[in-house]
Amino acid sequence: MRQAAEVDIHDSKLSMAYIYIAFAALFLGTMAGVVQGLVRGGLIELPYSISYYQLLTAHGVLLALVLTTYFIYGFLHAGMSRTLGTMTPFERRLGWIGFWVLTIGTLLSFAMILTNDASVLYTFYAPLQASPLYYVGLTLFVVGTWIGGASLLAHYIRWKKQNRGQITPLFSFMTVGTILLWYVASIGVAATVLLQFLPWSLGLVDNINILLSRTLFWYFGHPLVYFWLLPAYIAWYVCIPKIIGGKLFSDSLARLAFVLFLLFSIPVGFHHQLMEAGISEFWKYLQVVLTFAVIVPSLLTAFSIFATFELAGRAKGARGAFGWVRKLPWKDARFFAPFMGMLFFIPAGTGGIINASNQMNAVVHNTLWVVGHFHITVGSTVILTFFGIAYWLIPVLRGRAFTARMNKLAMTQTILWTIGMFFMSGAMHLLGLLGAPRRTAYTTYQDHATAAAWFDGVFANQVTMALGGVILFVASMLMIYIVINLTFFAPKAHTEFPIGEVAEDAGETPRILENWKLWIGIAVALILFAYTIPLMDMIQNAPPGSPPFRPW
Ligand code: HEM
Ligand SMILES: [Cu+2]
Repeated sequence: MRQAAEVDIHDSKLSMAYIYIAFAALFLGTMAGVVQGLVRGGLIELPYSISYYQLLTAHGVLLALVLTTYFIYGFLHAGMSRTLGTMTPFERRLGWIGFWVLTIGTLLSFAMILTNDASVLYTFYAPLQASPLYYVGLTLFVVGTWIGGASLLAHYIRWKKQNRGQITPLFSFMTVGTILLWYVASIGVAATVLLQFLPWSLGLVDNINILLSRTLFWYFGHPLVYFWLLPAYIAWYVCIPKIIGGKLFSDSLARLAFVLFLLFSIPVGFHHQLMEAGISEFWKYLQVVLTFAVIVPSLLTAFSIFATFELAGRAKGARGAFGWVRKLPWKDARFFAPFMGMLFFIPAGTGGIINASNQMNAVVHNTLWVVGHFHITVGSTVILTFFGIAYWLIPVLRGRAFTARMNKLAMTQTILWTIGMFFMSGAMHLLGLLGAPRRTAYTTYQDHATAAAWFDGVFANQVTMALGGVILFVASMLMIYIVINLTFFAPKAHTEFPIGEVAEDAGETPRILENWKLWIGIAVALILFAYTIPLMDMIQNAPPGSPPFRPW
């Protein structure tokens, strides 16, 4: 007898629509990445008058914005359907409208990048100016995510009404936390695009307040990284315990961590602007203190996950202090890929503390170090976890099996990604310390000795960086092959959506953790505290704005 699908067939289609685009973005984006690496290493030159910045814009937008956002929505929609039940036609329609608005925006912005009318990099800093259509595309992108988010929230609200007094399943609780974080954060980018960039690019105003635009961008830009990370944490907290045959250590601790992420990931954007004139030390200092508060939920997460691993190992009869390590399913890529992602987070988190520290930021600011940093955070921790999710999620949604052969390939893909990233990001970190700037094509700076040193080292060498990029590219194409197999060719089968249970002695979950009004209230209070005075200052004492520049 065929078992009922884990995710309703109609809901599956919506999730898969997101996932197709996510992996199309991986394909194109990593292609751009390897070419950039080869250019920087002086190994090739760009053909057909493609500019380095055009390529770099495509790479950043496709991977940091398109891949992540699409994968996250595909994953969250599927998990909500699995844990709260099938969506109503209204909720599903909202999901599809969100998908299409997002997709029209993506295609419009991407078209502008292709025609070289938007080579402003994915951070689109003023005074670089793109075509107005690029900003229209970005606006649709954000509005699309809002509509998709509304679909998820409507689902949650209905479930709550129908299940009064019950604790929301952890997956759904975390989804709501992620979407609320996204709503509060994306107001910043919507504000700068609608109120500043669009009128300026349309010629309605001549000048733009650069400092204000950057501040609104980073008000959004830092929580953006938590929008990427939280879905990965959902997989760690909810799905991995089931995959390793264990139980979640503590439900309350998991929820508490998410609440703390919501509070401490927004009022901290100034740590990206430590080198920026026009913001006084006091406000930078305050936001750096709040930045460091995020270490608390990060360590809670690390503790909770490893406690889950240990409990699982001991339940399988492991003894001694570390006997449980051997009981983990090392040959299962659904575990191994996210686990490598977790390992990457150890140096990545350490690097983050360095970046956020004023004095050390002065050393690494705008160097390749930063590029190394976000390739091991989003490019490894998050992406390897997403790959690990894809290995079971696509089979669930397509009613297929993750075969032993695909698992083997997935193990190889994880190992290649890890090796490639080790060389590429490792070299980037070291080159950054040697002063190599980010966002520059191949150059010897008139044969300057400092620049020559970036081609001298064994490890700290732009050629090593490029070779790491080639390995990564091979890993990426392997991933695409696996995704195509799981989508269209793997044998039909029932695959389980892994949802972990909580350990019996974990204790009651306090209801206050789900008091979203309270948490949003505190988050808004913290934001107002950290931003009101500096923002007023930027507007009232604004220097003359800047006309547009188009240096490409
Ligand atoms: C095959 C895999 C990849 C390769 C070879 C690669 C390579 C590179 C290189 C060489 C740079 C530019 C350095 C510079 O001139 O500043 C870069 C920038 C960047 N990469 Fe990757 N990357 C890969 C995967 C990823 C992934 C998976 C993500 C995110 C999910 C990502 C996000 C970014 C971002 C956001 C930038 C910065 C763009 C900018 O400065 O505007 N990359 N990458
Ligand atoms: Cu940040």
